[in-house]
Amino acid sequence: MRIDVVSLFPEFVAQISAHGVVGRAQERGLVAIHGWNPRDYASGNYRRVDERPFGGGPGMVMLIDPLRDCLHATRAADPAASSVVYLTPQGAPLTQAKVRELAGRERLVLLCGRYEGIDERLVAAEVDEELSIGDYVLSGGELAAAVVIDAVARLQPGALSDSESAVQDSFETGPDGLALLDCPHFTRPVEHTLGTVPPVLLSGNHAEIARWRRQQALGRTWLRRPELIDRERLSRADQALLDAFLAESGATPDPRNP
Ligand code: 6GU
Repeated sequence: MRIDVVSLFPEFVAQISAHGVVGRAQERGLVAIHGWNPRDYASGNYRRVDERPFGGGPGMVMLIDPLRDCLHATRAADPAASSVVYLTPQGAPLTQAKVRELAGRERLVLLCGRYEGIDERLVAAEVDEELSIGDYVLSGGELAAAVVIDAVARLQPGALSDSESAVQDSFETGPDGLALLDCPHFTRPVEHTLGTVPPVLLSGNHAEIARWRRQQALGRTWLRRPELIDRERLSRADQALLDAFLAESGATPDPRNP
């Protein structure tokens, strides 16, 4: 998969993506990341890439032409068709379902805005999709682009080692494409002043361990992210696990109607 990043700080995104799973995915040739700087396509001595907004107000707006020329150069660098994704807080929320969809594409162009935004005519003419990584404000799209790259790269076949790949159970995914929150994890030592490891994890009984983890995942998801679970659609076995979890924890049975 090829990912082009159009940004005033392309090396920033490249830096973040040089480590860990994404770095290894690049080394293995599973993902190729290319940075592009619209300033290289700006004209004049000052190589302006932004201007004050019409109508007044704070901040600067990115100019059409440097961005457009940069995007066209990006497109021309590879024959594969690419969708242009603009990272902006005005975009649709990024979900794991969307990540899976993006991960299946051959090529992606990530457009990072800075300042107050990008001239809307450029967005209308060149952008296929607008995505946001959450309801908070970042000063630019670069960190969001790095988030997209990480989420997409780790889904490329061969990117994760066996020990890293989470066991995907067949549970139907929730509305945002996430199945359930993960269960808690423990490692050595068994006894610590901060507490003891749950005995079931030391039992060697794999069926019991799987049951406990499933129960923890259900319980945590229900308590922390109730919107991810449609209780009516849980299997009988999962309902029983969740009921037992809630009875044991003394938590309110429905966080939506406490
Ligand atoms: Cl994609 N960009 C910016 N600037 N802020 C954000 C965002 C994106 N997603 C959440 N906040």
